[in-house]
Amino acid sequence: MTAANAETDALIVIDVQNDFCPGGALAVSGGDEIVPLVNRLIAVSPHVVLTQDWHPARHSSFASVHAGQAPFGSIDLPYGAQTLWPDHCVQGSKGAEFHNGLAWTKAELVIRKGFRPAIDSYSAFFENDRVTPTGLAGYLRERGLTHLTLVGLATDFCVAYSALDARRLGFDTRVVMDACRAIDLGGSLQDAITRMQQSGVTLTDSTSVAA
Ligand code: VGL
Ligand code: ZN
Repeated sequence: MTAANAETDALIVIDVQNDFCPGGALAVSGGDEIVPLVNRLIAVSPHVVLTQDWHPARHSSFASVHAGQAPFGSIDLPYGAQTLWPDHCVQGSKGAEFHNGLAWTKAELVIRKGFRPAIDSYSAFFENDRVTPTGLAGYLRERGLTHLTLVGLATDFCVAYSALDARRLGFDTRVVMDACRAIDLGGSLQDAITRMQQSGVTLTDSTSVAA
């Protein structure tokens, strides 16, 4: 692995928020375990961007707003199938805050997503309709940040969707797998790994990331 390039390299830290950690509303198993490693990657990365899942109360991805539906089921919304989740990452709530141990102060940008009541947004780049942009691609391009390293929660949802979109948009994209944890809903982790591999996302681990 070559040393980090201060002109082109950015670390994208996906959704390291209380609700995705043990004790949170949509806890990812071992979600908090990645924090020390993410912090080391933040320390050695020339540029850092964070994403923050940021839903209004009664967001359309919450099972609680759909009569007769339970979390982890699926419904059809105008833009396609949408998995239903427990209420999580509500704007301004404790659960939406970054994990206490996350060394977030170095971040140059925090991109919030999922704030439109009618559309969910797993990806840091596009909402789940696949066409509404978050603005992140334009930001990165304007700054010449072409080489992206992704870490965070959850591997098979927000990390994978972000990585797939990053590749589709032409960014050099790698995911540090041991700095991620998965929800793994009905084989979603293996599906995500296969799709990332097929689309040219580099799956790596922290031992091969340059300090
Ligand atoms: C996420 C489900 C719902 C994630 C966010 O960060 O992976 N998953 N909202
Ligand atoms: Zn969410």
